[in-house]
Amino acid sequence: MRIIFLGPPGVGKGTQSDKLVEFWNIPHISTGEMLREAIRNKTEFGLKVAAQMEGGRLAADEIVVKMVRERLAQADCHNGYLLDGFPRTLPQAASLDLGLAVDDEKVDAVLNLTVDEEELFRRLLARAKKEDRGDDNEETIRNRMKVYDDMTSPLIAYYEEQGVLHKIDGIGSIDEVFDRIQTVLQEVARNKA
Ligand code: B4P
Repeated sequence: MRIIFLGPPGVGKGTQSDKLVEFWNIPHISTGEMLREAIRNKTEFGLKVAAQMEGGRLAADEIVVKMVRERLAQADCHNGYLLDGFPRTLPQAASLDLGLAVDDEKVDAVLNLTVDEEELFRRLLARAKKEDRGDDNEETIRNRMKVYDDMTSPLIAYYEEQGVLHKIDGIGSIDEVFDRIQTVLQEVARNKA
């Protein structure tokens, strides 16, 4: 299964991804996590993306696309993967489709997780207290929401047109949300078989 997780910052993509990859036995590819690791390691690459992501902005498309392309070429991705937070722009989505088309492949499901803005703020501010994430303060969160609306939300129509988009209500307990996602993915898997 090739699955994409779409949704605004803090909607719970990372949380649900951890459970999904265990069930479906596929690698979890979180571009946010990969970028944060590079920043933590203070590599040349990390310093470059840290500057780009300042204030809640996105890392540059060409950098993220190259990083994901290299990761997807690894052997553990041959039978599928869960892309968490990628693509985040139309050019990123187009480049992913191009890469897949070379091998006559397609994305199986795009999960569009949704919760209202008030709940997103509540979750991200709560996460800020638990984890040391520099992008979880109120001003940066506001910017990240705007970046999502401007740059990422057009992907909803893009994948709707491809017939692979599934809207999932992200309100409820982590297990309730997981069950909703699983209902959708089991159906996708049945149709694929
Ligand atoms: P990401 O790492 O993708 O993170 P996120 O969108 O902020 O969070 P996520 O939706 O995964 O929420 P989580 O499960 O943690 O991106 C970070 C940054 O990296 C971006 O802003 C961007 O700068 C850069 N970046 C990443 N990908 C990029 C790309 N493709 N191109 C360019 N730049 C890119 O959940 C949030 C909180 O809610 C947690 O504390 C969790 O415990 C809680 N929670 C989860 N589910 C809940 C539930 N059901 N009920 C209550 N709380 C819940």
